[in-house]
Amino acid sequence: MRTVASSDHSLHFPKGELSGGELVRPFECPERWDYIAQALSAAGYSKPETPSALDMGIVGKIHQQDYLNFLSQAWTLWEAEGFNGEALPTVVPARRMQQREPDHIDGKLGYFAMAIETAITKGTYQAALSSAACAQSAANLLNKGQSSAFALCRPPGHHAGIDLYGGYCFLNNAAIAAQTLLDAGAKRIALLDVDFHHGNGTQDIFYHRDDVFFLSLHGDPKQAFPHFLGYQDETGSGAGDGFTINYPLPPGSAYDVWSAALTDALNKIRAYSPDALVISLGVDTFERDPISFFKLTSHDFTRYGELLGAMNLPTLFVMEGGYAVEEIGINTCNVLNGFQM
Ligand code: 7XA
Ligand code: ZN
Repeated sequence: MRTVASSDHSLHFPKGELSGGELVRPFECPERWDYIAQALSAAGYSKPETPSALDMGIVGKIHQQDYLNFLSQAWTLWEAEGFNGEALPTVVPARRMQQREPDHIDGKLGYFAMAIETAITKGTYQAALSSAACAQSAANLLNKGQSSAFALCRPPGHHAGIDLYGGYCFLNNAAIAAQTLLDAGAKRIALLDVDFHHGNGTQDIFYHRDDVFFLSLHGDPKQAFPHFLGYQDETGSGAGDGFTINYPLPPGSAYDVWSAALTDALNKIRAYSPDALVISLGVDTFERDPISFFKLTSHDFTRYGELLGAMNLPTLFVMEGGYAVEEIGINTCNVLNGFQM
C-alpha cells in the first residue's frame, strides 16, 4: 500500500488547547505524525510520498469560499490586532443571534467555529492545506489504479464542515478525497468514519447528497464530543435521504459491540455497491485513549482491518484522531496490515 504524508504538518503546533477549564498541551500534537511514520517504516511500508499541490477547485466544492478566505486570513488579522496568544474563539452565534460574519477577527473566529478548544496559529492554514493535499494525492493514487492508499493527514479533518472548524480540524480531508474520486469519474463513494468521534463535518458536507454514502460509528453524542450531531435519527435530507447512517455507541463499548455496528455498516455499504471506500481512520477507539471511552485493543485494529479488506473495494484510508501517542503508530499499522491480509 502506498502512503502520502507532508512534513508541513509540523507548521501547526499550538501550545494550548482549552480542556477541563485549563489551557493544556494539545492532545493533537506533532508527535502523533512521527509515531505513525515510524511505525509505517518499521512495518516495511515504503517511504511516504510527498503530495502534489492541492486542487482548490475541488476544495471549493466542499467548503464555502467565505470560510476559505477566513482560514487564509485568520492569523494575519489576529496579529494585526496586536494579540499575543494563539487565536481562540470566545463568542459564538448562539440561538436567536445573527448568523452574519463580522469584520473583527474575534467575531470571525466564533462565527466559523463549531467548538472552541482549537487554536489557530501562524502555520495552521499551510499545514491544513498540505494535509488536504495528502488526502487528495492519495485519492489520485486510486484514480490511477492503485487498490488502496493511506493518507497520513495532520491536522485531521472530519469535524470541519462546509463553513466550520474545530475539534482540531480545519479542512475536511476525507471529503476532499471523496470529491476527488467523484471528479475523476466515480459515481458512488462510501465514506465510513471509524474515529471515536462523530464526523459531524463530513455529515454536514454530504447530508443532501446521494453520491457519498456516509456512515459513522462513534461515542454517543449524549456523552461524547461533538455532542450536537451524530444521533441515529439523522439519516440525510432531500436527495441525500437515507444516505447518512449513524451508530452512536455507549461508554465502555468493546470490540463485540463496536464490531457488530461495523458489520451492519459494511453490509449496508455492500448493498450500495460503491466504486470506492474512503475510511476516516481514527484510532481513538483504543482502550487507553486519553479523551475517549471505547475499549478496543491493539489486536482489534488488525481484526477490523481484515473486515475492511474483505470488502474488496478500492479503499483510501485518511488519518483522523488518536491520542494514545505511543500506541498510535502500531494501532494505525494494525488496521492497514489487517486490511492487506
Ligand atoms: O475525531 N476528533 C477528535 O479526535 C477531536 C476531538 C476533540 C475533543 C475535544 C473535547 N474537548
Ligand atoms: Zn476522534
